[in-house]
Amino acid sequence: MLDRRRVVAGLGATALATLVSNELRAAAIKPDEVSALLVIDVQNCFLPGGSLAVKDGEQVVPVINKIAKTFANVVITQDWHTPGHVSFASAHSGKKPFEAIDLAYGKQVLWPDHCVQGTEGSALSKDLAIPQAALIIRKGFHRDVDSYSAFTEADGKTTTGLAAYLKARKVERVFVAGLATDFCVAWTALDARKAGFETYVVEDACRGIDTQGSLAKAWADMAEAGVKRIQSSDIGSD
Ligand code: VGL
Ligand code: ZN
Repeated sequence: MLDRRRVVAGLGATALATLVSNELRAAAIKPDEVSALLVIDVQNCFLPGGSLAVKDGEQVVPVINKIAKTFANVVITQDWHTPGHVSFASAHSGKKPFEAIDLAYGKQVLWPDHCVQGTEGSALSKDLAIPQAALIIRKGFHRDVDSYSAFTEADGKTTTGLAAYLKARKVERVFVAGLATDFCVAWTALDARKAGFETYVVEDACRGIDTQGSLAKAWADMAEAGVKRIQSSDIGSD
């Protein structure tokens, strides 16, 4: 048996550099026809000046535009609430944004009013440039049920149809990017795992809200579920 360390030690500098760069290239992830990019909630309400602005949220846009070029399959989501939605603090007397309440389906964090159907705040960022995106899926449009996830509403049973759509298109692995890491991105990634997809979250293509430890918990839950945490530089087309 060859001792790999001894072999490496015996290589000249150029050969060693080639070996290392080949190993790095082998590590690059190449989106193929069974891969889909899910672009989560890059909407005005979550961007600077929006009612639920995510810190540095605008910084995801160029990163997403860049990686999206390497995907044939792209799905975009929009948080799409009714006026007076159950997730709005304003719908509950005496409650303030970022407090939580118990609803029939579980704990619900309350938010400022955001992403009301058809408003300017609910529109996708005008700087997103993903012309090949084939599907825009809207979620959270039932007044009494929230939906962070692009797959299943917060009642844990009402489907958006996304898993069936992706499976009908023969997609096996999904890459998740957008806003916010600790809510809609994380819940989407966790549900993608539950639906049997190999799942990647592209960390630098996401930003989090981070309220009451939510960001650390989201990463821990995703790691536990087998979600792979990658950077946009891990994705390459060659
Ligand atoms: C989101 C809070 C409320 C998100 C949506 O897109 O992560 N967060 N609604
Ligand atoms: Zn929402």
